[in-house]
Amino acid sequence: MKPLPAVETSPLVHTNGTKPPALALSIVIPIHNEVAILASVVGGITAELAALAERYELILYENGSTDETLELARQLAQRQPEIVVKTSPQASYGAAVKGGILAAQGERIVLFNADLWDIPFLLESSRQLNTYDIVVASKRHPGSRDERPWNRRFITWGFNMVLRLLFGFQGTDTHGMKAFKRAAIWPIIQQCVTDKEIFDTEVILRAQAAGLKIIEVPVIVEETRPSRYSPLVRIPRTLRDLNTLRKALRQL
Ligand SMILES: Nc1nc2c(ncn2[C@@H]2O[C@H](COP(=O)(O)OP(=O)(O)OP(=O)(O)O)[C@@H](O)[C@H]2O)c(=O)[nH]1
Ligand SMILES: [Mg+2]
Repeated sequence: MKPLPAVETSPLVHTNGTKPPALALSIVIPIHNEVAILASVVGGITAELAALAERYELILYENGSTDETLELARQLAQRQPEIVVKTSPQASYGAAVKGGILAAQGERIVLFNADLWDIPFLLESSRQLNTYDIVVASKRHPGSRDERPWNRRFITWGFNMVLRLLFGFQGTDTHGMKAFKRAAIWPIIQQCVTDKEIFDTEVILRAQAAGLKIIEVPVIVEETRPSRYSPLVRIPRTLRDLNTLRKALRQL
């Protein structure tokens, strides 16, 4: 009997040139000088996710810390295989979020802060990502409860008014917890260039301009530690960041 001809196979190529997602879920947390709370945050998240049926990874992206955050993150990763530690030399929130998202293997990517994470949001966003590309936990959603001090709430309100008036923002909040469909967000993330907390805003404004489907969901925000910056530092910094954002988005 003649042998069957060899069947030629070609590798599965994704339209954006990347490998298909290897996991259902990636959680990304940028971390900087978080030695005081990192172990309990990681312990809390992994304990709650132990009940979840799907495989996940928890990416801790550190840069520029002057305390033992990186060493602690590496110790935690040795104990738990789900934890992935990434690092780069310069302190930059934007670089950490960008690097974390681009390193993520999950089909769904959830972005938390060390001092702001919430498993009900993770579960709700998983459902919403069947329909939407991005889920934002908005502090200004009518169903939200923002229990931070009044000056933080006022800055959030003012910041979002500026975004609406000057940048055509159609939502109510760009900071805080978010979830993304990896295939939809990767091309956007690659275009983002800002390096401070304004990075989150750049992502949302670029996603809005690209026509991605975004939904906002309510959230309860309680301050788990006193703010690291006073309004006297935060307000001028936010104004500088808005100017950086204006330049970055000029071509939109
Ligand atoms: N990798 C990295 N992470 C950062 C950097 N700055 C802040 N982060 C992390 O980003 C998240 C939010 O930072 P916060 O310092 O809480 O910023 P914030 O919420 O605007 O300010 P607070 O009112 O002080 O809480 C935390 O997980 C931080 O560890 C940075 O330069 N690099
Ligand atoms: Mg914070």
